[in-house]
Amino acid sequence: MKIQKEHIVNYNKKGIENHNQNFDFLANKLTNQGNDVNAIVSKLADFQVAIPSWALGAGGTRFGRFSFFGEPSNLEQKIEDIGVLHSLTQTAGAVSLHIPWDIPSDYNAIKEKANALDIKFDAVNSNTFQDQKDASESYKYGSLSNTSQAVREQAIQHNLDVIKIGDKLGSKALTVWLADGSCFPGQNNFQTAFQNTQDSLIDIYKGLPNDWKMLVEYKPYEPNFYSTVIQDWGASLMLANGCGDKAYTLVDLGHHLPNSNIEQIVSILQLKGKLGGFHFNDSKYGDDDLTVGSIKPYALFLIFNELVYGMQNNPQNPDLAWMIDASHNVKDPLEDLIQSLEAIQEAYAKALLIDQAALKAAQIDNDVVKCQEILQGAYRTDVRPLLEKARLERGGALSPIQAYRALDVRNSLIKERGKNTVATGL
Ligand code: AOS
Ligand code: ZN
Ligand code: ZN
Repeated sequence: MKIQKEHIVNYNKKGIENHNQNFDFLANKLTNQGNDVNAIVSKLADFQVAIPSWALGAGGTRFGRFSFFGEPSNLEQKIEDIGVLHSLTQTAGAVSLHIPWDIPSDYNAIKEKANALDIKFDAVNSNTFQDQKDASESYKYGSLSNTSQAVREQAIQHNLDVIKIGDKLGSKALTVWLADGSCFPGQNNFQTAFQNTQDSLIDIYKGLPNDWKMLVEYKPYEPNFYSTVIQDWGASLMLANGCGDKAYTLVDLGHHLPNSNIEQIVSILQLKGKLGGFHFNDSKYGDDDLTVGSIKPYALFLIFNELVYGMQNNPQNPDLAWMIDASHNVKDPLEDLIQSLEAIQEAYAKALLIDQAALKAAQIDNDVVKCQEILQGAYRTDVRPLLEKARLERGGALSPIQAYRALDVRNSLIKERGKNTVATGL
């Protein structure tokens, strides 16, 4: 299914007057406060977030999975779904493929389809946490960290194959997330597991094209419940540094122990020029992969404050690979992703409103109250008219979620694909 531009234009007619009033009111207020509203709107319009190829169907837990009707059953259909998201939101202009779940059968056809929908190929993700059908070695006791050289070699080769696949599509980054770790004390020798991982990553790094990045994701637990080899940003950074300049740390919001100060982690990594990628989601207990901004929107805003500061002040840090990493267990995946994209844009817009010069002055004066007032003044602003404007300028929908429903997208997908299709993924 492809959403026609004129359908969006027609849908927008209903709300345009209301939008204009709200936008003018807000733009006036922000301009009087010294903001460059046009610059903010164009930054929002430029901000694109990759959609993972595995997040377009229903997610599940180890207790069960409840299918969602009309799920995409192949890569073409997944790209079409991202096309739907992108035409409504104008924010989902990239896909992040998971290999081997989404190996293209016809590279040219996939590239053409993505190109026609204005979708780029962002980081490619390897998978050494599941055994593959014809594989000779098993990852039950780890992959890049395994005590067996044969297992490590198979996992290294898989990552090299993923790079080759990504290269054919125009991707420029490999994301490595390892499930490696142990479930019981004594099961692993920590030092051996870490050293094996470092050596394996170096072998993968050697196969990285010059203009590529390697993104090393960390996670404190799950699926292993006693120890994880790359448990935190420190371990990830050590491994990235051990590989070289093209290796970076990737922060996934759900991969921290409760109450971790993620904004501080993000900030220091940027200072060191080592933040390469970012996975958005939200959580209450662990790696819950809930809709971005649904549980801790203020924390997301504080993280964006640091990201904006870094984007403005840390030229040593590269552009980031942004991706939503969520699981949709009870919601329509496309609606969930639309809500996530909106929450990301909202946090970004609020962070862009922070008066950095005033904040710096208040910090130097140790005016703690003023510092808080500046941050919360930005946070309390209803920035949604700015988001609407950014979408409108690119032909997106005033309200993507309402347009999605008004255009009856899910029913059209069910008509096209049937009820019982299943998307590959977790
Ligand atoms: C796993 O918890 C990580 O968040 C990964 O980034 C990702 O969800 C996984 O690679 C998907 O298969
Ligand atoms: Zn992730
Ligand atoms: Zn995760």
